[in-house]
Amino acid sequence: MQMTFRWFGEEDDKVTLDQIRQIPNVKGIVGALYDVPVGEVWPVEKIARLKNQVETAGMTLEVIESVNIHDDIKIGLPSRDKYIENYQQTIRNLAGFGIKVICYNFMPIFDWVRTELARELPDGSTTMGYDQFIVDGIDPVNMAKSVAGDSNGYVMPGWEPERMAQLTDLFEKYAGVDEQKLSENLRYFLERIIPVCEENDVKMALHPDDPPRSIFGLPRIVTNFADLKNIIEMVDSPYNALTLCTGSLGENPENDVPALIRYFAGRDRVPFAHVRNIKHLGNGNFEESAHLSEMGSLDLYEIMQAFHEVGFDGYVRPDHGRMIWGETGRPGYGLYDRAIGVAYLTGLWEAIDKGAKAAA
Ligand code: DNO
Repeated sequence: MQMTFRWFGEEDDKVTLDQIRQIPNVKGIVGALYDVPVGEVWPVEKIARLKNQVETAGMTLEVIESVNIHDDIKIGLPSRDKYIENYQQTIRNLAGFGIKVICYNFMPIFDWVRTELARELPDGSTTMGYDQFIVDGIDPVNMAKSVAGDSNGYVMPGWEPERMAQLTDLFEKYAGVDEQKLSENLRYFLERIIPVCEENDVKMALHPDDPPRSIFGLPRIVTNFADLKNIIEMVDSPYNALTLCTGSLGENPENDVPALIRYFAGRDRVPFAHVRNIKHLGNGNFEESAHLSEMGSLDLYEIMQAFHEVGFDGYVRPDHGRMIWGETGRPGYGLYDRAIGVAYLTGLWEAIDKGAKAAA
């Protein structure tokens, strides 16, 4: 297991590389370029700059989260071929700088969705929450406004204002895209991308839908065991892989997260994992709890045990911390609670590893 930490770049993150460097066990940064419009080729000069910043701070840059997929690819428009060519070139450019994993998602229009970005918990910390009732009753345009108004001035990935300005138009374009069509469009994309990944030794790691169910009538195809199995079988290559996000998958109480880990990581299809806890609140509602098992609904010990059992040696990062100790910043991505998450996951791993070696 190689511990990493997500960083949004010098211009766009209050957390600094020097701070991240001091979290025990963090060796690598999970980064991205945020100023390249979706669909365009990532320029080598910008990748070089990011890589250099991270290495100067004493860490590695081997995971990119995310190179986003242009909606024309997901919709299946004729213009997709141009965007796929650009994506292939971005893969080559990233490979030139030693990138090993690209995390991406295939959710129509929106990236992850929450209805509250700063819900107060009994201990005075704040966290993100999801209320299905609100999503069912709100128009997506208003949802976009409320996310923008609630994010402390940061642009949430996937909720970029220029895309949100075209929401109505985008919804119209997706009108004919059901789950089968979206799935065919993913296959079309993967068939063209994976050979380039194989040549360049870069793994594509598809992130599950968050939440793992249809919202605003849009199709979702990365939600459970059957979906994940279907995806890895679309193109049977270790380069067609998954980001196993325990929180996103765990938001559906029917998903057995440790079993998913054993199956997919056990088949070498999980180069990257997001490990976090969530608390089920009934009726599809949930909130993001601290990483500690007893604070949420997922058993993080069992999760780490499953990774250990299959000999997992991929990249891991903690995910979505709460805001604690008066910290303000990008929702879900403060320093303190994620650093506590790293310490906890590292402690679990050390105990499991030493226990297993002693028993052998
Ligand atoms: C949320 C993240 C997602 C993730 C994308 C992957 O905090 O886990 O935004 O990066 O879905 O493309």
